[in-house]
Amino acid sequence: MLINTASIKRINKAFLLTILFCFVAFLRSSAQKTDKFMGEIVNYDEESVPDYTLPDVLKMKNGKFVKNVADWEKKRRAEVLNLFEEHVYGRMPKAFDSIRFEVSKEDQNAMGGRAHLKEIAVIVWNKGNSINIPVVLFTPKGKGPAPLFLLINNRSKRNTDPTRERKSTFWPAETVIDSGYAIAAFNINDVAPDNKENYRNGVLNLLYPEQLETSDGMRAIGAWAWAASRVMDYFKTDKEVDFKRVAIVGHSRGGKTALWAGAQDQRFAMVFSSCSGSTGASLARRQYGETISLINKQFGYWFNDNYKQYSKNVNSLPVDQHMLIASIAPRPVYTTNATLDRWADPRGSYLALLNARPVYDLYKKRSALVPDLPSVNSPIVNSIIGYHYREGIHDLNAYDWEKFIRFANFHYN
Ligand code: GTR
Repeated sequence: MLINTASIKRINKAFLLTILFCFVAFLRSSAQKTDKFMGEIVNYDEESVPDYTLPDVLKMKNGKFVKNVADWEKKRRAEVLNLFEEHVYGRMPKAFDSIRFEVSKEDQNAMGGRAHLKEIAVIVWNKGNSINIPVVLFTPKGKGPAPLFLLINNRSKRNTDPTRERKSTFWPAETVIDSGYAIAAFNINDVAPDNKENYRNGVLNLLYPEQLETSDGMRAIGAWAWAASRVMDYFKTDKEVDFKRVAIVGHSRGGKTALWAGAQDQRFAMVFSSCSGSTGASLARRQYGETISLINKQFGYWFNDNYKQYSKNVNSLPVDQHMLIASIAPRPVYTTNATLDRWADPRGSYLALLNARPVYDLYKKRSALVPDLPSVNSPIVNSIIGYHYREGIHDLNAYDWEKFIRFANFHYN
């Protein structure tokens, strides 16, 4: 092919026009006030957020109001968790027959001698069946029991490669180790495969088949949160882990799971939920971005059957997501959003934090939250409730982890 100056000019022009077209398309889509998805209108317009009243987190079933920590801890907290079990995530099984931990691989000199690697099989038995939850764990060397970040990994196992041949900002193990923390992960697909055809082929069919028979039984997110607690059972036995300082971390569907696991299992010292959106950190009643209806259509197998009745009836849901965050109190919680992730409703997620404050206030744990969605890249770190709204896409990245580490440093030091 002969390439002359005229053809180069033509190619350049075509290239520039394509770039311009993409840029205009991008600007249009990020400014668009509505979209269509699965036959429904998706709202991206603040003006179209309906008026709503959130259920009062402090109002007990008997109509009385929580006045102090004792009321909250002895009565209302359990009521709130029970409502989430019944209407959203399903019942959390407490019992199993036995649990065993096997170290399948070990390297005392991982990361060039900076870390101790253990690959652990967490094996849980119930009614004659068992399930194996593989865990990758790095602890920093020579530091004594280390505080830990446990990631609920909803992406490929390449992200949590124990050999460290493949590295990823989704689970930046070296950075975490060099900051004096241990880091661990398990994969959700080992617990309940993340798709509607197969999600039962794991914990649910094997250990808790009866859950599948009831409309309030747990489904995939419940199973993943249950697994996080079993991994926590292992940490209690590991002398290199500071068991009182284990943080649970998750992104998106993993972020929803982190909130549910952290709300229920008070052994988690801290909760990090990245871009968790609908049925995670965002208020359902705002109906901005992904709604209960859309999440049920696309990912109904994450939630119990009762949740389906709120698809067209969000205001009758007896909870909203601020109550889930409040159930983590008085422990520190941190959530994130990204500018290019309107689907997850950044403002709705921030408002959930603001509305969780009454419970933190009972404990006299004041937060440094500002009155409305903070500006972009202005993290609120030195606070019992932390948050950032960063530039970029729906992801868990180096920026997020850097803030998570700062937040943990603030609370632990
Ligand atoms: C989206 C889903 C979100 C979020 C996300 C993810 O498609 O609509 O609720 O969970 O997936 O997990 O990446």
